[in-house]
Amino acid sequence: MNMNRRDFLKKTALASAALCALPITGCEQNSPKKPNIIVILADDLGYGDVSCYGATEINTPNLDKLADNGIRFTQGYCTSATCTPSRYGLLTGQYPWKNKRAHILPGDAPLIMKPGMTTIPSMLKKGGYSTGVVGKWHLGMGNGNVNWNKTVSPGANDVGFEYSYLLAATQDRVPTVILENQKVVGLTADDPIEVSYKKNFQGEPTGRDNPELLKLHPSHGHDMSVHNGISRIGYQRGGKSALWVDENLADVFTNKAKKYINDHKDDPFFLYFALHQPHVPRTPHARFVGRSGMGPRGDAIIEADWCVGEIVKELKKLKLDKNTLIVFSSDNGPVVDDGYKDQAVEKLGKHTPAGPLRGGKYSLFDAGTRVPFIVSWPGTIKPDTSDALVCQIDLLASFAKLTGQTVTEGADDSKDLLEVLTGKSTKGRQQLILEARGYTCMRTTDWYFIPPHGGARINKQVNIELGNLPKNQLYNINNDIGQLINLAKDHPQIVNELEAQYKKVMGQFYKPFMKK
Ligand code: NG6
Ligand code: CA
Repeated sequence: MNMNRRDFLKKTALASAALCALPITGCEQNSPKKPNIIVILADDLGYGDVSCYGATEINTPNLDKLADNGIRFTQGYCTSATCTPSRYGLLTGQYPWKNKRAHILPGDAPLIMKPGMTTIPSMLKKGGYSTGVVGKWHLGMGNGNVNWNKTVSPGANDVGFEYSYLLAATQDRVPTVILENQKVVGLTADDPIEVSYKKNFQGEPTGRDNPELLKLHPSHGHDMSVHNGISRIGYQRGGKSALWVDENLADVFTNKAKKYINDHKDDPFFLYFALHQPHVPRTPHARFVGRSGMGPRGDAIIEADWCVGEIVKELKKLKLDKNTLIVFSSDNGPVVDDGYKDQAVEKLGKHTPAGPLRGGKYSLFDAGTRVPFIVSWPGTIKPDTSDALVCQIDLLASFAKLTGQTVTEGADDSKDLLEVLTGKSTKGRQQLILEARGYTCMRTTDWYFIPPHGGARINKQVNIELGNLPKNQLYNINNDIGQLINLAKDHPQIVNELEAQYKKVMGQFYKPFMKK
């Protein structure tokens, strides 16, 4: 019989777990089965968007419960203030600014990860895990010249995931279809799908020319191909039977995630469940509409909270909850109007998506990258709140430690923080580089240092301060969480020290003054 290395590892892992369950001398007592690992990543969810992080105007009971039973990190970060680079950092354990293609990608962009490179799933696969991804991808697919009617390769399945069920880029970008193991689901041969980011297909309506077709109108951008009454970024034609129904995406993805868990309940598995909420277009299912009183953005957050609750419920049902570590976080900070007239601004009321933090999505200020960050593992992790500095980039090395592996090459920026993530230590990172639209800055345990940058200070379309100034900025982040007082002039010595550290970490990527 042919048994590949993974099957072999999986079988030996299971066999040894089974053996250790028996009272045989020589086996460590209670030697646990390898825990399942689930990373649930929201899209554009802010630090202040959930009730366990202080939101008073919105209720997220499932996330609150997860935090109550786990560790709620108050200084948990993603690596970047936008999606593609942030997800790249999470999955590869490498700073995204080291990859010049790690910027917001169009829906037809090629895969920006090298097939076979070290990633969380490829590392866990080596450790005998089954690996799957469900939800939003946005790391490119194919080789740049994609025929969406064939297998789109390379893709998620070439960078460690044995199973993938994905929206290619974002909900507001074409193609508006789902790919299962790199093949569009539901296509029929008589109606192929075509995608272009250069020009429209002749005779096809657009949001710009045919506003009468729209149920959701753009506020900026998003005026190209129309599908389901919503105009998107990019053009597409055909593939009618495969086009998704936006309002059903939460159910479709959550059911797939649950199915993945069921299918792999006897394996150790890794599931990356990448939620599409509350990114635009915000299209909560009818049963969530009106629930927040805040319009679609708030309703989409409540829907995302429901998705998390469904996963936890499924784990309990299968009695896997005590053997599953869940990390919940967000890919970048919040934005209110991100391109559609969905009443997010008008109905915001007293809600503050960034909580006490300055900036938001796209920003070098703290709200760009400081996000909700919860780790739960019932029975193993003691519920707590931790102020340790942690980052999604550290999950790779920490999961490697958890599964008894040493990190193989590439993931050099990932630090093993397993002790911190499981509450045994409060000693997190000493320093972290953060990125926003190609600009970088540095967070240390005490300081937030933004070197001089050119470029716009505010993104007027979304009304968010970007954090760029042509001079040094230094904030005492623990005393001044809102980054209101620039102390650079008062502490030139600290600026010098931080600048030297920043230069050292940036290495060849350091630029004295970034302009764009
Ligand atoms: C921007 C889009 C925004 C969003 C973002 C990506 C416009 C005007 N704005 O370019 O709506 O799609 O890209 O968001 O097109 S992210 O969370 O995936 O990074
Ligand atoms: Ca995002």
